[in-house]
Amino acid sequence: MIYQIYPRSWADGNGDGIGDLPGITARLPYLAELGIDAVWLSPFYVSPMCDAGYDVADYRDIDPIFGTLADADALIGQAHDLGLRVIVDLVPNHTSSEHEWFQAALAAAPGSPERGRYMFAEGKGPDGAEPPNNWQSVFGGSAWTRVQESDGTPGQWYLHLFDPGQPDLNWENPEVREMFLDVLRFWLDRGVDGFRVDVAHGLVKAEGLPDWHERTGMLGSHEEEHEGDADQAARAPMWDQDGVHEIYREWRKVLDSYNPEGDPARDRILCAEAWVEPVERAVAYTRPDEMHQAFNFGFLESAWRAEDLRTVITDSLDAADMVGAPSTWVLSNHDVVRHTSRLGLEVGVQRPNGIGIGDVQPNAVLGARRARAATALMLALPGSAYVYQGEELGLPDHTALPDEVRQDPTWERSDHAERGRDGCRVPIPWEAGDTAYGFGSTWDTWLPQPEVYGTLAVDRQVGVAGSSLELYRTLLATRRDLDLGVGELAWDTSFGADVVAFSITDQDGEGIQVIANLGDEPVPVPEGAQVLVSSGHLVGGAVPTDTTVWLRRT
Ligand code: TEU
Ligand code: CA
Repeated sequence: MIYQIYPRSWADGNGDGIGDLPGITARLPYLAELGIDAVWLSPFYVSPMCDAGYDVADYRDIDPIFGTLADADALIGQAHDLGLRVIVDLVPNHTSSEHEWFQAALAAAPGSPERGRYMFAEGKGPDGAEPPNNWQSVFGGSAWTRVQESDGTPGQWYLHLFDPGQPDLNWENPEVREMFLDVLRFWLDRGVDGFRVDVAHGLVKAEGLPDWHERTGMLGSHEEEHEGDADQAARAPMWDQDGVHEIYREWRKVLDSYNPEGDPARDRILCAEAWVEPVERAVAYTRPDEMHQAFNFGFLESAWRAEDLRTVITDSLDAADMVGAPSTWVLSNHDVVRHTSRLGLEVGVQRPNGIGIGDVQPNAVLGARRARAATALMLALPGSAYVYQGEELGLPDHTALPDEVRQDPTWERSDHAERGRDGCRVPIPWEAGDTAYGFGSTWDTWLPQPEVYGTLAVDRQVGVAGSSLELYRTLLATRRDLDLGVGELAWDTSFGADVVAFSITDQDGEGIQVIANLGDEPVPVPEGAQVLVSSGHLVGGAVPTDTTVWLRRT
């Protein structure tokens, strides 16, 4: 069970309206009580924050907004004292344009070793005035920006799959590889237990940087038919190139060297953020000598339909089995509309990249209900589960943020076509009656909180039967007690097509039965079954629509 903290928005220790490391450290006991194993922190490194810290200017220091290295040490120490592991975010695909390497590259000439650390290229057309190829940035617009040479003339172009403030590194360059091995050791020496690897499928680009005529979404492939070798033909030249795996094999050796005895309690882990399809290619990142886990975004992307959920669960477990890795499950993170809001939208429509004023608003009641059912389904599944800060409170996205306060570069770069990800990044409510609902000592938070966050604050939910927080606590405690994470799943089709039903069994044959009812008719709880947890009220001894129960057979 890994809990994602987005440092800007978890707890503000010094009252400047932005979350920070001392704020996190002070609140860690909350997580120990929640019943998770590890914390993953989104980036806290020195950064000009043009992508909320995913633009790193110094991988070995903390941004003053968040604190100091001493604060990081204190956080790691306190987490360990509480029995929590700490996973930090590593951003190897690109640096910030403020990184000293990129500044040196700008000052140096074309063809210099300084430029050789990034993806510089000559432009096309007369005077090189057109970008080297047609790639689009994930955030919108061209993936190339032209620089001015030191004599003031328009010069080469550099690649940035994301914001222009995030130049892509050249992973063919041994210096780049060396630098990241050092960064791994730097944080391992400080005691971190692992790394979440940002855009893990983007580091290596196809030879010759060929044009690509599909959208540069995060998924490396897409659903249209292609001629010839479908797998090869459909793979975008900027994502999921075979060469990335060699990099992670090197990294794995470094991590393993910190645990020479192979003591499971001291394992340091790597988790890939790789938006890769099909799932077979995603699990390739978790072969025995590579990473330990990879996010499984298929589950997050699944429509709220029984059939779709069964398929994605089966495929995920099968694929993970192929490489002997645990499957992973995630419903929310800092890049997507929170599932409480997402599941309140029409079933089967494409997930919007942010929701704002004037957009179709989610059905809040339906979304909350389905989100609880989805979580209860997820937390029964074998493998490793990720929870995003605030989802345990049932927080929705801020779906009415004024556009002027948006910070995600997506909003501007997409010419206001996509609102972007700010709505899921709003500061967390702790105490309903305090300033910023307990987030910090000012209401002037970096993103404003919606009023509904007051009613969902931690202190409004602790000890309240049926609250979202208590539901999560019960699910997590039961998951731990019954070792569901290492259980065996067997489908039960006896409840019909609209019900996701299965048993999870441990080695001794003990376990639970799970019923997630996505159909219109209530499903009677089988005779002799004891209800361990339910995501909502049972009605006349039956599981109503959009409700998940965990049962024990007596
Ligand atoms: O995410 C990869 C990524 O770009 C997608 O999640 C994308 O943001 C989403 O599909 C929006 O359309 C990682 C980080 O999680 C994200 O926050 C960073 O912006 C990105 O890399 C660049 O470092
Ligand atoms: Ca602060």
